[in-house]
Amino acid sequence: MLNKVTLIGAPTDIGAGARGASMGPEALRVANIGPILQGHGIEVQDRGNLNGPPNPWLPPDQGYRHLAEVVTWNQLVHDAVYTELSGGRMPILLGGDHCLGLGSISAVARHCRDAGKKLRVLWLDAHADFNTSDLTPSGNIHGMPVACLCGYGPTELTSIGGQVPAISPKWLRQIGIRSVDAGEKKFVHEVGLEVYDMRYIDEMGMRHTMELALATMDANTHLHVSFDVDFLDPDLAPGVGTTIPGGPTYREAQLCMEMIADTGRMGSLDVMELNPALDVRNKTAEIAVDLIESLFGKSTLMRK
Ligand code: HAR
Ligand code: MN
Ligand code: MN
Ligand code: MN
Repeated sequence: MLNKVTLIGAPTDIGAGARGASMGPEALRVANIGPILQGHGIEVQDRGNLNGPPNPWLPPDQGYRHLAEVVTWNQLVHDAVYTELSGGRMPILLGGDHCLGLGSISAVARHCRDAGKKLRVLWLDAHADFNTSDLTPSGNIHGMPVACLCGYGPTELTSIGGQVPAISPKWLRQIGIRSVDAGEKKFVHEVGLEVYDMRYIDEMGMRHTMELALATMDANTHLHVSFDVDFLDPDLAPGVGTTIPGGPTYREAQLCMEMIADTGRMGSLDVMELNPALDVRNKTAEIAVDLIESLFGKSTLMRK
């Protein structure tokens, strides 16, 4: 795993249905994300925040809210993430709402094409984020990034990384899913996404889930982790715009992160949807940082 990390703040809620994720990057900094990672021997550079268009807070237009602004933000994210990967560093995107996973992962896919690497994407989320303008109940583009990455969406979004589709659905594993809209669900099945929903985790356990989700990686694999903080149970992590009950517990989430760390293959990370306006004394940010530490190999005494 790369030991040079760059933090990239993307302070926007342009794709969300509630305001406040724009304050996510600063809340993660206040929770000491930089110094804590440094404490694990990682060289951390914080390149500050991207500066994109403000949120006009308008209703959806032809199935999309704020499409033009979402495109601009994603282009900024793409360029920043691609620059860090090209320089041999691991980008950590501090969101911001999850529509920006599109720019981030489009850049990672481009980097993998340059470097001849195999890509795997872990999508940790309560939601499948696989809506299109026809399927969406809300028009909020944070419900659409996975579909856009797979080539289903407006060209301005699907083509941000220079190739459509940016990724094959076969490269993706979704974990923790428990809220999928009716039309979205049909589409997830049609495309054949590999989904480990909460029912699966309940029945099989997080260990078996992660063994399967992390299988088929090799020494040439770049692993991207897109961590939507609403993946976590809302008791643990109330500071998100779209809480869904019945998520992973603290220990389940820790095990998930620890098993990702054990692969040694994580090359990029998104931390998305944290909404400080809905949080309680920054506790969701602190839990997110605690889990990120585990992604970088913090472990208990049992394993070195
Ligand atoms: N599925 C719903 C919609 O598309 C809610 C999506 C909420 N998405 C996020 N990101 N919070 O996962 O409107
Ligand atoms: Mn690389
Ligand atoms: Mn999401
Ligand atoms: Mn979500």
